[in-house]
Amino acid sequence: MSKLNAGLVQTSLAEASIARLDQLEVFGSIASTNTHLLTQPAPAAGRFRVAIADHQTSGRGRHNRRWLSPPGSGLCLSLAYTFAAQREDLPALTLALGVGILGGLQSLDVGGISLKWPNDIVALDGKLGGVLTEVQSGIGAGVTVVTGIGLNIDLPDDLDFGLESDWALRSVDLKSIAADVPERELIAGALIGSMHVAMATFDAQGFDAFIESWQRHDWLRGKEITVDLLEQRITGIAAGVDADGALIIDTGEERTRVISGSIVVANLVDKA
Ligand code: BT5
Repeated sequence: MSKLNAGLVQTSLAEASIARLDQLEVFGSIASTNTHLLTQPAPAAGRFRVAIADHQTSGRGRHNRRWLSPPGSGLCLSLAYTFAAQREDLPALTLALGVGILGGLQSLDVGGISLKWPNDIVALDGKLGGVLTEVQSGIGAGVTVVTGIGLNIDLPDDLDFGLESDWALRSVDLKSIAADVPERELIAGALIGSMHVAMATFDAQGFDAFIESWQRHDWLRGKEITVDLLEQRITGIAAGVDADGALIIDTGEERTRVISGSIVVANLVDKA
């Protein structure tokens, strides 16, 4: 199933998506859908464009890690959206898009999904997908952001993440959690709709509109965690997220905030 049917993706789109969509590109293979959109013309404010691929040859995660997507194993989807004005709250955008992606999957009757701070889509205590948000351009009044989701649908058993894995548990695919896996084109249509609406909602209302839903699906909440920062290691109980998307850790002595590290500025060293 390594080919995606562009016509079927198009017909699965909601009217509201079509009205604001500048361009939809569907690839069999590409280096990276995020990288591709970062080189394309930015959409006008409030509009968006999408690139989808069956698989990527240089799929990227955060901090120059790899996203693996062998042919036919999943969906790689990126959406570029332009905000009319520069904004300070972009670190929370990845969290908001996580809520949107979860909603898109729920609309297809895929349940049992939660969110792991800052960018993992989780099912059966494993990584079902990952989100990568990058700033395309921040010159002038507006700012264009590219957010990509890699979603596992039917992974081969022998996928080797090598030593770089930060995910102590495992990878999970949709096939393992849903009795009937929808056509990938329908999944793409649902995700385009829900991610676009999440972008537009974030544009109008910021993370406020998402925080309650994020807290309800917070996979880390109540778990003991350790976070390695540059000069410090913090261990404590994950206690949800703050109004700006920062992770709160209850160390027993204090509540410490860890700033969302999900924004990678293209061609610059990650500031997280
Ligand atoms: C992510 O990074 O999880 C973000 C992944 C974003 C992928 C999408 S696909 C469309 C768009 N185009 C791109 O080039 N990227 C985006 P991070 O949290 O840094 O996690 C990366 C880590 O996840 C790797 O180091 C591996 O350990 C693990 N990993 C890689 N491929 C995986 C997979 N298919 N399933 C589960 N885990 C995976």
